[in-house]
Amino acid sequence: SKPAKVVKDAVEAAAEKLTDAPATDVPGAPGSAPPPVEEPTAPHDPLPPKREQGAPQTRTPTGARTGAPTTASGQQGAYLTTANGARLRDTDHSLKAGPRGPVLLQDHHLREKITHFDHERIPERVVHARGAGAHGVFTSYGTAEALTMAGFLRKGRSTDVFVRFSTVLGSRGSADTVRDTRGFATKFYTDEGTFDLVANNIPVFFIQDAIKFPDIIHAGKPHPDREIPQAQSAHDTFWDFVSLHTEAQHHTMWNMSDRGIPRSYRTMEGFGVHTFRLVNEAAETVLVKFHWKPKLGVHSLTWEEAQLLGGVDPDFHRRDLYDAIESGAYPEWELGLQVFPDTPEETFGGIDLLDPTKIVPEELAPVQPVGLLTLNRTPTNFFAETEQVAFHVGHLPPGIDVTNDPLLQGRLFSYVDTQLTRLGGPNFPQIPINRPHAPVNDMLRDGFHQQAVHAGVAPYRPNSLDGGNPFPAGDDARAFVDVPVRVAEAPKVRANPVSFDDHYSQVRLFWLSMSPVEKEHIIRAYTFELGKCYHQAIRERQLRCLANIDPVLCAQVATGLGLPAPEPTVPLADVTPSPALSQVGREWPTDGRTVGIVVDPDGDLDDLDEVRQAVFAAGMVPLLIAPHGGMVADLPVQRTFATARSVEFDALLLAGAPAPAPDALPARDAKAGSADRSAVDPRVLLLVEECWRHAKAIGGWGAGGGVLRQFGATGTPGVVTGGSGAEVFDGVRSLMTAHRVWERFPASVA
Ligand code: HDE
Repeated sequence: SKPAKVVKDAVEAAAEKLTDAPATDVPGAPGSAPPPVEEPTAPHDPLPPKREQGAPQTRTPTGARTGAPTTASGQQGAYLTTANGARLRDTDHSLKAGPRGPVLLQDHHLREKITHFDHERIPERVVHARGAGAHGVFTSYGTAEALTMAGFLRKGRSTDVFVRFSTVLGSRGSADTVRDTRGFATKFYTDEGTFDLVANNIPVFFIQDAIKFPDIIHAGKPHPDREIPQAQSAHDTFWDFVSLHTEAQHHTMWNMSDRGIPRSYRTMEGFGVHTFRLVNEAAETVLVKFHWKPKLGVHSLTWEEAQLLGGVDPDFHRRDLYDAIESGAYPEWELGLQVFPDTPEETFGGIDLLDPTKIVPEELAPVQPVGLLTLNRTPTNFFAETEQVAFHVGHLPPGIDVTNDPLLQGRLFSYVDTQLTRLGGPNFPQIPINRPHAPVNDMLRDGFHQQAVHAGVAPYRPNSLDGGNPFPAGDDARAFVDVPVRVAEAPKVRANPVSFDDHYSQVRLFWLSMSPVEKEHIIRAYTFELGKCYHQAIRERQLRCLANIDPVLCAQVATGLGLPAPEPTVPLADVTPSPALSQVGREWPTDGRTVGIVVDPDGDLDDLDEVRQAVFAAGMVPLLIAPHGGMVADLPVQRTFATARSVEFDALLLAGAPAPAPDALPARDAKAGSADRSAVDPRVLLLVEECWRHAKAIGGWGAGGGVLRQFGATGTPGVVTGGSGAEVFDGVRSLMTAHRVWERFPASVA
């Protein structure tokens, strides 16, 4: 957690900026209008680079430091030039034969400008197209030293990283909060070569063999005829696939659970999914699964919030990540390992470690922390960094090796292959964000977009002309180790091991590990998604799968769909729940959470600044919500009733009972003569109603407490009234450590 002072200073600075923008969204608002901004008329110095901002150009294509200035290209001088550096007199008019004449083909500036623009877009990723990235640092605890020779896991080592979070199914411009798996891909720029941990926020996958990847993605993506629905699994082809491929049921239930709609990228776990193999200097090996554990805990949205955000703020997760880092509330995760003996069977506790549809419960193999990831810098340029970053599961440093998981084996081919089209050729490792921080001395030559000027005449081995260089490195030079795993003598077959046939036991384990409210969410998610399918045969088939997982789950979803609940076709698995899978029931830090404070400029504002300071001191972000922009009680207003929606706040405080502003629509029951309700701006009542429905902590003092009484909220769980503003906030803050007031959310199953 960060010193509240850093957060406070940064938020106050940001608040200053914010106050300029929406201040005028209410015509004639009495807020103090900022003075008009002077238009620039003469060349002036470029804007300074952002705080602590180093562009990725600080490495050459061979990984060496360039010592280049932090902004190596783009908008850095006073005068506009061509791409070749000639200064330009005019970029607003094409060269014509007279003011009314045709445009001349000789206008090289016009052609350069338009041609470059015509080619600005590159293909989006075939999956994980929408993402958000951040730079950071990974610091090792040294606890994995005995297991692996990987230098970046030695005690105290710090390694630069770039992380890209993503959704899977949607296009680049789709919404952040859709129900989907999230990508969590980390590039560790280690000094022994780049390590890419290309992970997801769900520890299992839909399929067991990479050859099925095009099938599952074709089924999940929009229908080929109308290209709808966008970024959704709630459609026939998806459910057709998962009900026909019962190995997909485990991953699907994770998607239907709260994990499918994270509150923030900052509150997601990450999982390497596959089992990897570590090797140490003594050539001893262990099998491991990688885990990222967020310091803020694992938290999710409610489904209604996720849907509202799709319209109100489709960039919610991207904005949240950016705002948190810019305000100094740096997101942190611990990297952890589950460690298993490397036996010939490659199983642990009867679980096949090569089956990517299986987890190993943490109660059986605890996650051992090995280092800390801190994201502390936002990208300078989205395209250059977040869009062009290229991950590959085969980017491995000495000490980390792959296993025979057939899904991982296929990925080892796919990740390089896909960049050839997406990034236009084989030299994508030379793109600044992809440049290793280790020295590169390869014999790869030429190709599209070659950046390096390779010296020497003999890029082949052995040679006598370049002094015999480069030489292969041996054990003493810390070369990559391909662990000499014995390959079983077996016939060539297109087949899975028999253990891969168990498709239901771990789905049941997950279901039984959920708290009642989490089970309720899962039931509602299945009912919603299947309710959006048109084909009854698909719904019925999926119900038959649910019957094999749990009869209560199946019956509830069947009732929602208005269909009979089928009987199981396999015996229900006898499994022990894993409490670690539940997100509910613990307390977490609340750093970087957002607290909305509704103020009435005409009411009692005495406690306001004290509460605002208390929110800052708790490491959270207070946002004042008022009828108009500008200032209230000498404090900047960040949201007006027109721009605020409940979904961006983690908790709501009412410091007053503002009367309807001139731009408010009449309250729903104003006509029915409810004098009390129509006395408060209806948008404030909507904020309260939504926060209440979404199980968020709510507090009010003075007239604000009165609003909650009128609303009938006082006395319900998670609603704090009575006492001073500071006392009310204190109550709200402690409720927020549990993320939500789940007691308020109905649960129909135990
Ligand atoms: Fe990926 N996946 N994947 N995937 N994946 C891609 O690579 C693929 C799988 C994951 O932010 C693509 O550069 C196959 C599992 C992430 O840039 C592509 C299979 C896991 C990202 C590809 C899988 C992932 C990708 C598309 C089945 C979690 C985004 C663009 C065998 C452990 C990386 C690209 C980023 C992206 C192939 C399954 C995670 C096509 C064939 C399992 C986080 O290469």
